[in-house]
Amino acid sequence: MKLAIVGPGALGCLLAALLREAGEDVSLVDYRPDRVARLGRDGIQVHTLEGGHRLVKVPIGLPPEVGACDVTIIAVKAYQTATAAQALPVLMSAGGLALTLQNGLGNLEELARVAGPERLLAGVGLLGVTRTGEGRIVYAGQGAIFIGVPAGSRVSGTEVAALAEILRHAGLPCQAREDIEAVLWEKLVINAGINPLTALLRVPNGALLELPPAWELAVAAATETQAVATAAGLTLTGDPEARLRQVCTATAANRSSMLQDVLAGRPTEIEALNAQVAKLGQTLGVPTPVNHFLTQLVRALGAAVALRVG
Ligand code: KPL
Repeated sequence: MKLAIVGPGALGCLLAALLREAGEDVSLVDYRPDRVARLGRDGIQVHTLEGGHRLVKVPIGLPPEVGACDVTIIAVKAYQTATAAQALPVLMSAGGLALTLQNGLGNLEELARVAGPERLLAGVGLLGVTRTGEGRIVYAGQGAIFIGVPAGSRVSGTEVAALAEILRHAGLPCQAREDIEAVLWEKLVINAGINPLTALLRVPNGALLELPPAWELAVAAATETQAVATAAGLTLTGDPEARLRQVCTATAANRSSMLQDVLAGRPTEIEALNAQVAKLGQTLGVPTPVNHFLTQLVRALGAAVALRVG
């Protein structure tokens, strides 16, 4: 099976490296020729928290160089989805499928606008992985990956099971889930709590457990998100605080993806996370003051850089 991973960020590099080490026919896909040349030459460095490190050479190319694949995994930031979607007609073979493992709401819809919904899969990765440089990652926490068939898709259960098996064989604990929409929201509950607060305070995920005022806000944002999901007709299992605690503990040393974006001076995914929760909350009549507040603070954080003193 030929696999493509779109986006050489933290998650993309981790997936590509582990799949390659497991002997899969996998390529990374990027849209920047200069980065393609460097990563092709230098490979991917995977570091562990215990101090171990290894170099994995993964084929990488622009979409036309990689060509048609059986499985295309989208691992770009939510604000890059529209651009990544343009590559799908080149990357998806006839009968091929595409899986989004991105944070936030709206990614599936963006991909479906170009590729149609029939061959799309949705998923979430609760993996603690930090990008410390181009092609350089620290794998800080081994959480699960859940994948499933979203509304409108015709991908079969057998195909989902086969893909889950490939990911598991590469050392990624992957489970197929029937209720993937609820799973996406369960991930959103986590991201809405962890990502803005770790980015604003510049702390790793585990530090939220040690900072009671921050923890209170994280739990409030997560609880509001769960209330919006419930109002939208979804059944999320478990308590938001318990879920947040479990992920903060499992990925304690990890820098959230939003913190990594802030530190690198990149845009953040706030518009696909807390901003979406606040917007949908308003539509459904569910109060979301904490999500709105965190959205505004993270928006201001980006804009404030140019105005800072000292
Ligand atoms: O998804 C994540 C992210 O950083 O975006 C978590 C699970 C919070 C891990 O850091």
